[in-house]
Amino acid sequence: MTAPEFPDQIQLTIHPDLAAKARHLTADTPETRMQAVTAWADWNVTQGEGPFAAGIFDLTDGTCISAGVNRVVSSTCSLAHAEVMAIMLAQQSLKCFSLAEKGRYVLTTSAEPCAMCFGAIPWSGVCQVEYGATRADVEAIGFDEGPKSKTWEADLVERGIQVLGPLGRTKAVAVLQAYARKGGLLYNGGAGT
Ligand code: AZG
Ligand code: ZN
Repeated sequence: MTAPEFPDQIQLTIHPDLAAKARHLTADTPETRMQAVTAWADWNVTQGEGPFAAGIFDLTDGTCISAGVNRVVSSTCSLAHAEVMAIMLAQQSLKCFSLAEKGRYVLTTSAEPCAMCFGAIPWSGVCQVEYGATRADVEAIGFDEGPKSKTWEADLVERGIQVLGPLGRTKAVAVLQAYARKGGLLYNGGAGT
């Protein structure tokens, strides 16, 4: 067997069609933001990707700063969750390590953050998180969302990050179920799981 090429870069992208859809979007309520991200999640399923999407929005006027979708399958990258994609894209766009340096931003995500994305949130600099489907909804279709404290919402609030959810849960769950019906890949980590 030939050895794999030794890597020296990471490339993560979102589809230009999704970027075009989100580029001029303004959504200045939790409900309109949730409608947008669940529509992106639905679209992502049609692309053969995971049933998750997230966005970073400016809380002062609703401007969409970034659109992230789950790219685990196409990137062969277990870290390419929707929330992480949205945070990385927003920070690169605004050229900052913490979004708090630039203003008040919200992370709106079609599903409750998993253990990894929960961990990324305090470093993102967002001051609010809004989520659609719950952890139980995500795990009901077979995903493993990892070890996360039952007090995760209070833990974020304690750090000055407000949490709203579940919001628009019916639509967010319908996207998860569409993925399950399609037989979408369950890319859970862990040896033997
Ligand atoms: C996931 N959960 C969320 N919230 N977002 C993703 O992108 C995921 N991928 N696997 N579980
Ligand atoms: Zn995640």
